[in-house]
This record gives sequence, structure tokens and C-alpha cells, in this order.
Amino acid sequence: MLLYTTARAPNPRRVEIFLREKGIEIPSRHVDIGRLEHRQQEYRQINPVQQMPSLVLDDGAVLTESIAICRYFEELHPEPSLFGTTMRERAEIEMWQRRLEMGLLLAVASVFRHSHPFMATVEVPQVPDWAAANRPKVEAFLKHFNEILADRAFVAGPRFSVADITGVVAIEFMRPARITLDPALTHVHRWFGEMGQRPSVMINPPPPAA
Ligand SMILES: N[C@@H](CCC(=O)N[C@@H](CS)C(=O)NCC(=O)O)C(=O)O
Repeated sequence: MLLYTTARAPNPRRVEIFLREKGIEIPSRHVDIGRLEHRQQEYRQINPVQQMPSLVLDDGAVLTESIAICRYFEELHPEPSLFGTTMRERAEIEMWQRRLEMGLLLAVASVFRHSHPFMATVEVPQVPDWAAANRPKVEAFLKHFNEILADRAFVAGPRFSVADITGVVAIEFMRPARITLDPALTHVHRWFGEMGQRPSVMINPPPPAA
């Protein structure tokens, strides 16, 4: 197996945190977004969508989409379960994973992609109004998320799950996107601080806003 990843990017980081939580080590190869390596023929043959992560299996098949890759590893190494074990747990984890991915990570990424100079050659055209339109979406989601976290240690139940991973990378990515995490969101701060103590999360956090 070979994992194509890219430094400082939230989606490959989801898979990397997931693998560390499971104690799985596989070879990986870095693809440089800044140099547009993912748009070159060599990587386009691996993933025509030109995004990372991609997982090349031993028979040459390629899996893309962070959560699909995580699901593959969950099946290969069921313990510790990060997608839930009971019917109810699996549904709640799926629900929160999707909410955090669609409601938070996508909005934060839209701010970054459409406002940060680093993305000027990648996101063409950059639409600053789209970045501005997504900022209030991030704020509104986080207010709701803060209420949810008031009485729970993890996003989707009594145990750490893939939903926490999506939430963590989304909030981390607010720094490069230059979005401040409101200090009044005390439950989000508490949860995010606790997640940051996990060895899987402590490795390679994104750098501060440039
Ligand atoms: N839904 C995809 C999103 C993948 C994605 O957007 N990857 C980013 C890095 S975080 C990327 O490769 N961007 C390159 C580009 O947009 O040109 C997943 O979950 O894997």
C-alpha cells in the first residue's frame, strides 16, 4: 500500500490521525500542492480528481476520499473502533462526521481557498466574496457545536471517533484560514484542548497563519 498525502492539508491529516489512532504504519509519498504536483500527469494517473489523499492498494486499485480510506482501514483493523460498534453508535458517528465535514470543514476550507495568497495558483479564480460568505457559516456552526459539547467529552458519544478527527482538523485549519476561535466558545475550547493532547493529533499540527 502507498498513501499519497500532502503536508499541512486537512484531508490527508484526517487519514494520518486515523492511522496513528489505530497504530497502523504504511509508506506514504508527499505531493506538493504549492508546486502543483497534483495536477501533473504522474499524479493525475493515480487520482484524476487531483486531490489528496489517495491510497494505492497492493493490487494497484486506488481509493480516494478521506472517509472511504478510513473505512477501509477500520475493516482491516477493527480495534480500536473509530466508526462505532453498535447500530446506534455507528449512526451517531456517521451523523456527526458528516455534519462536521459539510458544515464546518467545507466552510473553513472555502475561506482558506478563496482568501489565502498560497491558494492563488491552486484555486482559480479565487472569489474573495465566497470566503467572506463562509465566515458567518463557520461562526454559526461553532455556536451550535459549542452547545452540543456542553455535556459530552467527545463529539459523537462516549468514545473518541472519526467525527472528532474531522472536527479537530476543521478547527486547526481555522488558523491558516485566519479565522479566530471565539474565546466565548468555552466547550469547544475545552474539547479542542483535550483532543490536542492525543499523541495522534500532536504530530504535525498545521503552522500558524502566514
Ligand atoms: N473530499 C475529499 C477532499 C480532498 C481535498 O480537497 N484535498 C485537498 C487537500 S486538503 C487537495 O488535494 N487539494 C488540491 C486542490 O484542490 O487542487 C477528501 O475527503 O479526501
